[in-house]
Amino acid sequence: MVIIKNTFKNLNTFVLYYYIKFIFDINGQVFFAYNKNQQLYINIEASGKDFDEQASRGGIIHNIGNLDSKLSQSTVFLSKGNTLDCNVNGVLGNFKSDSKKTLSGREIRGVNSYVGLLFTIYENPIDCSQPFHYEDLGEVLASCVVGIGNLNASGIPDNIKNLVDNTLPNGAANQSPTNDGKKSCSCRITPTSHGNAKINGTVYFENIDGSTTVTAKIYGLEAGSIHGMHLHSFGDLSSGDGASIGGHWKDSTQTHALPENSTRDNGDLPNLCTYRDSVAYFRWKTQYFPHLSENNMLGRSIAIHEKRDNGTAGSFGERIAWCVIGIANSQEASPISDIPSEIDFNNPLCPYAAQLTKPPTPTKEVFSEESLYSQSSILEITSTLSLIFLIHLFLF
Ligand SMILES: [Cu+2]
Repeated sequence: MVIIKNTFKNLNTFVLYYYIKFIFDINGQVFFAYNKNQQLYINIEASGKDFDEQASRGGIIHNIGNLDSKLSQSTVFLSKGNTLDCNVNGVLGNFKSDSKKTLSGREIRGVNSYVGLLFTIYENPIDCSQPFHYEDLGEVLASCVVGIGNLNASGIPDNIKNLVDNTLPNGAANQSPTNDGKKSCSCRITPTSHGNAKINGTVYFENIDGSTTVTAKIYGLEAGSIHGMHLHSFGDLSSGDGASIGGHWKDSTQTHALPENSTRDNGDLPNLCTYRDSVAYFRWKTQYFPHLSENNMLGRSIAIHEKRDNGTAGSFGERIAWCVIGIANSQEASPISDIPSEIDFNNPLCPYAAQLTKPPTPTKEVFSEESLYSQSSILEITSTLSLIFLIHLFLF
């Protein structure tokens, strides 16, 4: 079986399988697959408060993938008019905690892709015999962002592996973050099994005037600690330990390096290492992310690693936190609008540590004394590495 590898040159290798994981009181996972009869197959394995084998609950796809957004009738995916019905693409019908169902006539490719959107379970069942209003669905019981599935992940049910037709593209065409400022993306961080349970926060992407600004605000990390952070290929959180998101988002010509190395992976970011009052902040602007119709960041993931990324593969340790990247409503304010103004993200103290040639000037308001000491000792080593790299450039 050919599955998505870290290259997207041949779009025919896209797998029609999406993976999502619930946040809130309900835990579990949902698999969307396009089967060999070109039908949408949905498999829910979940449990939790108010979600069991007894009562049916309505399931909806929204046209937004931000867990912080307000949901309404107008956010139901491909809805028209003032009422909803079971012919609307985003209305998936009813589910119990262990449900399998097949829907015909539901394209989930291209502009109809669910990648990067929210799947939400509601309190009330849907009555498909008549039109209904959004309010009839009742309270939201659970929500999650639909990510690109990884068929190599250990927790994938065999029936999904056997079912998937992997000859069709599943890219999120026309829903991708564009460079005209009309689309933003968000990613709500949760810990993996390797991370402290207190880790949480948001990473936000805004595309303005041809550049993407990435901002992050992360709680629960040890103040002063330095963490590699990347975009990974899949938005598949099924393994729990960080493995199922696969390798870095990249194409076949790229190798891992820190920015601004011009042949680095698409998903390579500077380190996360700037703290204020024990909260980690991040801001970085780039033109490096692809924004192609079926090769973009939607439905992929962010991993925060245990250790600092020094620009070499394997330097950054376990994946301690992660999230699936979804579409955000750019009409809404960025959730990360309160970055303290005194933080200087252009001070290359740690984000691009492999490029430093001299120890930084300490900034007491942002870094702890202890962390400054350890960062300085790292920097001495990396300055030698930078020198070797420069010599290499001159020779070739
Ligand atoms: Cu990574």
